[in-house]
Formats: sequence, structure tokens, C-alpha cells
Amino acid sequence: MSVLSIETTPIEGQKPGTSGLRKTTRTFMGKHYLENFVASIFGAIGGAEGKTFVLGGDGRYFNDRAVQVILRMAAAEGAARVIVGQGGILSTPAASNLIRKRGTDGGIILSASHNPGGIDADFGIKFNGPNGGPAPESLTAKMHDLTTRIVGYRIWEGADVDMSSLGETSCGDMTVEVVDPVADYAQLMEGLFDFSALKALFAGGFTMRFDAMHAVTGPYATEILERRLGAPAGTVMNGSPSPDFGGGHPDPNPTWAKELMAVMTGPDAPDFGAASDGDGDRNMIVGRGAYVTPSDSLAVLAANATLAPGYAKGLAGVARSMPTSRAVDRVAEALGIEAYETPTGWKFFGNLLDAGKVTLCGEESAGTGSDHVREKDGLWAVLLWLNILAERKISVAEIMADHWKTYGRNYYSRHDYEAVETGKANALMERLEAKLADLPGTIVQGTTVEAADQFAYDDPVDGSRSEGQGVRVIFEGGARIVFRLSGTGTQGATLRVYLEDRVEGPEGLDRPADEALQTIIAAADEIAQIREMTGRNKPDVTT
Ligand code: VG1
Ligand code: CO
Repeated sequence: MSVLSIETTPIEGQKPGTSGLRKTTRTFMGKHYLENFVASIFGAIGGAEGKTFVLGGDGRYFNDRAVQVILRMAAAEGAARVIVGQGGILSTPAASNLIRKRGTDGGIILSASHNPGGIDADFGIKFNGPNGGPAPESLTAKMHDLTTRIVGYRIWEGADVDMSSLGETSCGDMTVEVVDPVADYAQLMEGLFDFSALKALFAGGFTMRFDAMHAVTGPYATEILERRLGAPAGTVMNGSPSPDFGGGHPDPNPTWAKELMAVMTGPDAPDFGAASDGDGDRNMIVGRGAYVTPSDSLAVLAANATLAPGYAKGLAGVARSMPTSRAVDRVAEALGIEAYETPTGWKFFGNLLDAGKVTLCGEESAGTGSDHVREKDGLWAVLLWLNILAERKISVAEIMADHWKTYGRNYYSRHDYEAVETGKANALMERLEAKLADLPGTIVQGTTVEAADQFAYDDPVDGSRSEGQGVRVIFEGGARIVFRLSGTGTQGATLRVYLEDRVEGPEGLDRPADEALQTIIAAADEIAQIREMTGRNKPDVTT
């Protein structure tokens, strides 16, 4: 057995997007496809020699094979050790935690997150650095550059590594350490939240459902909610992970988490409902008959965080991605702390968290997190909500009503037009960009446009600049529309239209969102001519 040198040639389109490289599973299974990208990761970070990495994925189809390939390539490149979750499984936040806790040189996470899994669905891979966070743009640009010039890679020739039992084994000269994927993560959560208050909450009859959507959080939620906190068996639904997520779409929103929504709006609705995505970094929060938008959830968590022991000392600052509603900005203002606005994608929060400028951050796409790891964290958000509910002893609906009364309400919705022909989507954005300068001062659907621009971000920590991060149209009175193209899709282009309107209160705080946003929705179509340019009459998914 020995190291093999394999000749290869570049494969087109190996460019990481918002969150790593995401393609169809069959693309990843193609000759040299995974190998070329893994070799380019190792190349971009200056080699793997003597290094220690974390490795794991969300268990989707091809996860098991990809883990074996990556282990053999790491061994051939001289890596010292790879810490891998049992069965090749690690949720994204658990991987981030292990990278940090064990002081490693980074980690490789296998997931296409909320995209469906299976041989005819999607797969993905990304590299997280020693801080536990997704590689910054400068590093993903290097990876992409290397994929365009690759001529060969090295791989250890040997048998599969046994992933089923805990402990140390080897692959060539490299040590492979198989760890329990849940243990370290559960311990981290115990340090942040008041587990005895949460136990008392469940013991007192508080009811909840957690929909793991047949994805990676099943074992994590079962261990923490049912075993450690004493929630009754059955609290976790769809808790057994499967390679195709039970044939579903593991995206925690009211459209895809239909089963949970039906329970939460039904006659025997529990007090609290939550769901997580394929790799466990997203969350959906819903009270009895009360869905909480992710943007509002971030604002509520920021306003109440000090109720949890891990955040009792207060927040250094908060950050949200640009399209996320500005609800959290109001909370930051009231707390007298800074609110940062970053481009879409968790990698942009890394520097702010590392520099201690922010404690909480979030995205409208159901992602919330804190400085405890460098990824968004689904179960963490659920536990923080539970800790707040245990302390305040009122319902989710009451918390929301109280929040809006105090801070005003930012009505919010996102409309996605999926698998649009790439040419058409690009034309729509180009047309929009060309007319940005003329928009301010014009009246659209009865409201005056105050400002319009293409969002660019200057990182306050390392000074790097990221351009072309989405078009913003801001109206007088606080309404806003954002247009951008997704960087995680695998078919054509996905146009995302983010709609927001601001109501100060005390009147008009409890209208249905689609009704409250009617004018803004019409304004979005008038400005971007969505129907005409895409040929679509309505969005595919509304969240
Ligand atoms: C989407 C979301 C973004 C999120 C990203 C990765 O990106 O909008 O907020 O960070 O997915 O999330 P895009 O480019 O498709 O809009 V995950 O849970 O898929 O890693
Ligand atoms: Co995810």
C-alpha cells in the first residue's frame, strides 16, 4: 500500500458560493470532481503536512464515500490527525465547536445544508478555518483558482477506515480519531443555558415538538431535549437521519416544515415548536399558532439574551446580514450597542466575532448564532428561546406582542423564484443596476424612494471589500426591498426578493404579513419587472 499520484485536469465550475461548493450529487460523484476540490483546499491553505483537521457531514447520500476519499487524500498529503464524527456524521455547529475546542488547523464539512439529499439531489463541501468559521472570500478565491489549474493529486491507496467504533485508528501514517458527534456539543450547550430551569420547565408540563426533518439534528435534539432535559419521548419528531432526509426538503420554514406547522396550528398544539435543517445550523421557531420570522427571532434573542447564563454579562454588539430585517437594529439602539450589516453568508460574521465586536448574529434565512462557535446554530437558538420562555413564563405569542409594542414591528417576507433561466435572472439584475441612480426621488406605488444602491461591505476588522452583494431600494417611512441572486442553488438561478415594511405602533402591529406588505410587493414587481423578466407569475417559495 502506498501513496498514488493521480493525473487530472481542471473541471469547470468549481467555484464556492455563499456556503462552500454546492452541486448535484452526481456532479460530485463524477471522475476527479471531489478529489480536485479537496486537493485545491489543501493547496489553498498551504498544504496538509503535519496538520490536524475535523471531518464530518450531515449524513446525506455520498457522505460516507466522500469521507473515505478525504481521509485518504489527507493521509497522502501528510496530515497528522483527522478527528471525524462517528459514521462520518457531524452537524455544522458541532464541527465548528470541535475545530475550536481541539485547536485544530480547520475542518472539512460535507453538506448541501437545506437542499434535498439523494443521488438525484444535492451535495456540498466546505472548509472552515482554525477559528471554526467558513473560509473567507480571499481563501475560497484561492481554492477556485487552484481548481482551474490542477494537474494532479495524491491519494493513499488502502482499505476503508472503520467509522463505526469510537477511538483511534489509522489511515496510512495518519491517525484517525472517531468521536461521538453529540457529546462535546451537548456539553457546550450545558455551559451556556440554565439546564435546571429547562428541566423544571418540562417537568412543569411545558410541551414542545422539535422537527429534525430526518436530518442531522435528530441525535443531537434527542440527547439534549429528551435525555438531558427530560422532555417526553416523541418531543423530537422525524429524529432518525436518512441519506435522502425521508425524501423531504430539510429546510425549516413554514413551506417545507408543513408537518410541524400542522401540529402547531392544530387543536392540540404544544406550547412551542422548532425545526432545523439538513446540517443543523438553521432553525425555525413557532409558538402555538404563532410563527416567528427569523429576523424577529434574532431581535427577540438580542433583547432577552441576558436571561441565559451564557449571555448574562450582556452583548458586545450584534450583526445581521444585509437582507435581514432591521428589527434587531432597534434592539441594539435601545441597548446602546453596535449593529453591523454584513453581506449574506456566515463567513462575513467571523471577523466580527473573533474581534469581540459582536456576540449575537443572524440571517433572515433561519440562521442565528453567537460567539460560542463560528457557524449559525439551530439547536442553540432553540435552547436560548427555551431559556427565555422558562424565565419569562409567558407564551411565544405574548413575547412577540410585547416585543412589537416596545420596539415597533418590521413586517417581513422573502419571495424566491427558483430555477429561473440564468440569462433571464442576470438580465433582470443588470437592468435593475442600470436604473439604480434614477430611482431616488421617484414615487412607486404611492411611496417615495429615498435611496437605492448595490450593497458593498468593508470589513471593519481586516479592511477587505466585498462588492455586488445585492440591490437595496429604501423608501421613505422605513420600507425596503432587496434583490439578489442566490449563491447556493444548483439549477439555473434563484432570485430572492426581500420585502420589509416598518410600523411604529401602537396601531397595526398584528396584521398578517402578506397583507401588510401588499404595496411593497407590488412596488418590487414594478421596479424589477419580475413577472415580465422571469416569465413567472408568482414566487415558488414564500417565507
Ligand atoms: C442561503 C441564505 C444565506 C445562508 C446560505 C447558507 O444563501 O440566503 O443566508 O447563509 O444559504 O445557509 P443564498 O446565497 O442561496 O441566498 V446553509 O444553512 O444552506 O449553509
Ligand atoms: Co444549513
